[in-house]
Amino acid sequence: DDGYRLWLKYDLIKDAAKRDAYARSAQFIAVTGNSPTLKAAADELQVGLQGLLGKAVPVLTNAGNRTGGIILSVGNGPVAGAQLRTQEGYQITSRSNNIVVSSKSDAGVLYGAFALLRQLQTLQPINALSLTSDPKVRYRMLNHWDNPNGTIERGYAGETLWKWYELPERISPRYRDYARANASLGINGTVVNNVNASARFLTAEYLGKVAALANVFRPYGIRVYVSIYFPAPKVIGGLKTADPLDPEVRKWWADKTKEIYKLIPDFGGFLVKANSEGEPGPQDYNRTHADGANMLAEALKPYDGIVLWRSFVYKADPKADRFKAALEEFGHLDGTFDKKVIVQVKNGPIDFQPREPFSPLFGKMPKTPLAIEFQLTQEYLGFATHLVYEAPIFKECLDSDTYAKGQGAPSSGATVAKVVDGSVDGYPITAMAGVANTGSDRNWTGHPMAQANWYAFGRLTWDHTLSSEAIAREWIAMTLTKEPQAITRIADMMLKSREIYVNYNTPMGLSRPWTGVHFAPEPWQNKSPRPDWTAVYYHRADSVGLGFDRTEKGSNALAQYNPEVQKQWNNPETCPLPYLLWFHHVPWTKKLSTGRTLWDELCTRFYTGADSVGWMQQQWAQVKGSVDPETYAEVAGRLETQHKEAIWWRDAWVLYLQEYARKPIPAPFKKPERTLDEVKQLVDVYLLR
Ligand code: BDP
Repeated sequence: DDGYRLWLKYDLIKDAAKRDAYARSAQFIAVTGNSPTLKAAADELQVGLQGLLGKAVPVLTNAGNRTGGIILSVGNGPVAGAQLRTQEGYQITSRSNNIVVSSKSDAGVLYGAFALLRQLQTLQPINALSLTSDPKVRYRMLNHWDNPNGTIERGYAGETLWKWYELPERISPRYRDYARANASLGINGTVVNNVNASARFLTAEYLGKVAALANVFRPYGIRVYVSIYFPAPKVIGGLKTADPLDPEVRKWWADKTKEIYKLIPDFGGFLVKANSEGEPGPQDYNRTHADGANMLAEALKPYDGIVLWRSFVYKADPKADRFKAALEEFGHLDGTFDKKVIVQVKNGPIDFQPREPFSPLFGKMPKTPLAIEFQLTQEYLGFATHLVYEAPIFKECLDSDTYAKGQGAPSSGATVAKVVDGSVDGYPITAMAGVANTGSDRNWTGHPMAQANWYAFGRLTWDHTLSSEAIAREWIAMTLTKEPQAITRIADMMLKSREIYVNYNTPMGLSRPWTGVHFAPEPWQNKSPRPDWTAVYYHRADSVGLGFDRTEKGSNALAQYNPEVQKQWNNPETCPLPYLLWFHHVPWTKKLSTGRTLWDELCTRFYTGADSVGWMQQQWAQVKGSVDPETYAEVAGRLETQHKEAIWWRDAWVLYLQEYARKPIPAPFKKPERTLDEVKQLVDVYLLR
């Protein structure tokens, strides 16, 4: 198995009795209507059932009096007890000896078809179905950081999926499979190009290519979006300025948008990175982010499109705490954005670190719809060699209480998820975005287990209340094995993998121990064009202790949170250990709640983290007979690399920090076999310095 089929494998169900039982309920597929989306739903069911049941299932245009089949139906009336809330929601009900998949829209029927297949793929009963499911968020999107030259910024699974030089004439069959995979999760939007955008994507030439992709995605309910280069009116439009308040600039965007909608009538809109990390933006003309976003919203006014404006900004101010930058720049703009604008916020205040507290914007911008942006590609999670199941990262953030609605016991209920899905502030438009981890590798994601991160993100965009464990078990059953013991073992390993990674990489609230490549550990790194691009800026190790003081005595970033949140993190005695060094500079000798000193606790985590990768290897070895041999070997090989690198990262950190802490490695751990200089040399080899 080369992994190409992802979780849509549809291999024959081994249990013949189960197969027969399913087959009795799936003797035909009836679909009235012939829209491309309904056809896609019927095709998927037909292919899926053929594979799972080992027999051909006919597609009929009308069930007539027949029973024992699957009926796909689009309509307004409720078919089950509960009413659907959204256009895209679906119901699956057993009625008069048929299974009826219904929705108010064709796309909803497609989602229902995938959900029904999932029932079979995970061996659930299908004889008394009564499922009602609505997406909790309206725009469920992947963001591709793909460049016109084929490379992917922070991509570790090959080149871009989009063959820009072949489009629009040649349509790779892979585009459709990409759309199927996304639709199976409920993802309904894709931004095709990098946020560090090339203006080229707005030329007629490239829009034609994007339109060709849109044509393939459309039947699967997926709309395309483009990241824009803010000065495009100058670069490709020949104007003298890109000032968002300049009438000519506004006209240029309006005309460009019109041109786009002619080619792509269901175009989704624009994603914008502006005045961030060197990208130009409205501030170049003394205008605000809102001025820029609202100009684009005006251009989109005649159409059903939106602006996703990113809040990932931080100025090169040596005295500033980068943690605070986004709220400082966006907080006062709350209420000034056009109603077509969503501000897209990274989950944490810094930058997709293995663990971050939630971004303080959530809970502080009641008048601005906020999208949450997660990163699926493992830029800070060991690229495509380390096994890190990300659902716990997403869930930890989504389930955090922002206390936007004041006090509550034990929680206010205003979680990040409920801010994002609009239930806290009644946002009219809601969105979740994931920076894609896909590429041209045959198995899409490089690491076979990284497919689970795409899967988990997609499932959570539809329903953020699903648990990490439920999603893992579902994915394993569809992708790796149906053997219950093996499922439990693999799920256990996946669920622990993030904490294991954090332990050997950045325990207890450390962050960003690297330079531009974001892979090799370099906590000693202190040279860069900007202080906040060094490692020492983040960990602040000195002879007294370790960590970034963000209390009143320090940068006071904590003041950006609501008082109840501050209370949890303000006091170093009670701040949960996973967040400790995010907010406090803690003495090496300080006794922690674990009974160990800071130094001993750090060592314990670095060592057990690295050792635990050995445990993952053992877990994986135990499922050898239960998974496909090719996949087994792929994962086993990568785990071996991960183990080696985890020890390397542990050594880098403890040897470096030891220079400040001046304490021995506590028993029972053995001191690293290499010196700090040797580790540094190894990093130079990796980074080709
Ligand atoms: C950082 C990446 C950089 C991205 C940036 C962003 O290192 O490549 O351009 O995020 O999100 O994490 O804009």
